[in-house]
Amino acid sequence: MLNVPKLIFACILLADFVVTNLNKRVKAGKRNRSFDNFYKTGNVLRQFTNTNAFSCLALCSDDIDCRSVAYNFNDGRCQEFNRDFTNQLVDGTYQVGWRHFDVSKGAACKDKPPTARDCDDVQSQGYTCSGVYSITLVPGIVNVWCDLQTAGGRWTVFQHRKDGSVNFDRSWFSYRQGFGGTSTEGWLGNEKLYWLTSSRKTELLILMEAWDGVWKYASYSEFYINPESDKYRLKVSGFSGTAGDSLMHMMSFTSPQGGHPFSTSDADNDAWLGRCNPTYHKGGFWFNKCGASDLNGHYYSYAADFPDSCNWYTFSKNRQSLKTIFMMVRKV
Ligand SMILES: [Ca+2]
Repeated sequence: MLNVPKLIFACILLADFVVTNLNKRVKAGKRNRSFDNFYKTGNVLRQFTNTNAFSCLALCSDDIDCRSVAYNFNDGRCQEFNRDFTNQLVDGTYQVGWRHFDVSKGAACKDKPPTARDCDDVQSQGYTCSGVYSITLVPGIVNVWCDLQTAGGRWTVFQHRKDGSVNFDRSWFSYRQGFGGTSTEGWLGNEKLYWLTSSRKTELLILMEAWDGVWKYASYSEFYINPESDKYRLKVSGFSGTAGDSLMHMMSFTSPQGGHPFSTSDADNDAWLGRCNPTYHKGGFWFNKCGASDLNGHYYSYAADFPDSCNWYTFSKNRQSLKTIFMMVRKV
């Protein structure tokens, strides 16, 4: 017969079993919606060098046997594969610098740009190739990079860092208008980001790679910015992800809803008595006092632990300069 101590012990075992299996199910669920759809070896049809991501996808589109590509953002290598990778994601199987894209055939890569308000519209019209598309915003027609693969696609990329080739320490006007390119590093522009996020309810995804090749992500179920009259004030909530919440916890500890205006080197709208840029940080961002993330900070070509680097504090609990960054939005 069970006495009381044995009964308590049995209950502990049962609780441990339930918790362990719940954890396994949670992990399995996360794996299924993984953002880490990256390169996996095998079945290379052709390899090219000195390409950009868009031409890599275009080369695959022209090859009848090509179903997907792996593109290396570090050195411009492009590899074609004869099979899809979408349903063959393997967590933890990453190779530094590589990203993988499926390329559907048929209506996949049309020549004429669609009429679209964002990359969600692009994908809804049958386009499945990630690449540069023209979208129409109130300020006019602009070219954006559409990520139509990661976590279901439909993402409009508005910031990208990869090699330090573009200077991000710029004026308010420059951040307002945007700078850089769609296939290189760049910032789409606060005015366009405002129209992009104000016309539809949008979510935010940030993909980040450290210099040791580890990718992490931060996702926010709600994200928008206010108009310039309110200094492009940040509104963000609903964090999930592997990189930790460096927008909510560190930028906005005075406001649980987020809500700090944008600051640049020539526009001090931060909550600190001095100026976050240039005292601690570089680039334009929604600084508070001053914050634990600055994805537009200075790009160091190594894991430099400096406050002015392009960093996300909760990634590794320091100011380590990141190697690759994508910031993107999509309609919820
Ligand atoms: Ca200040």
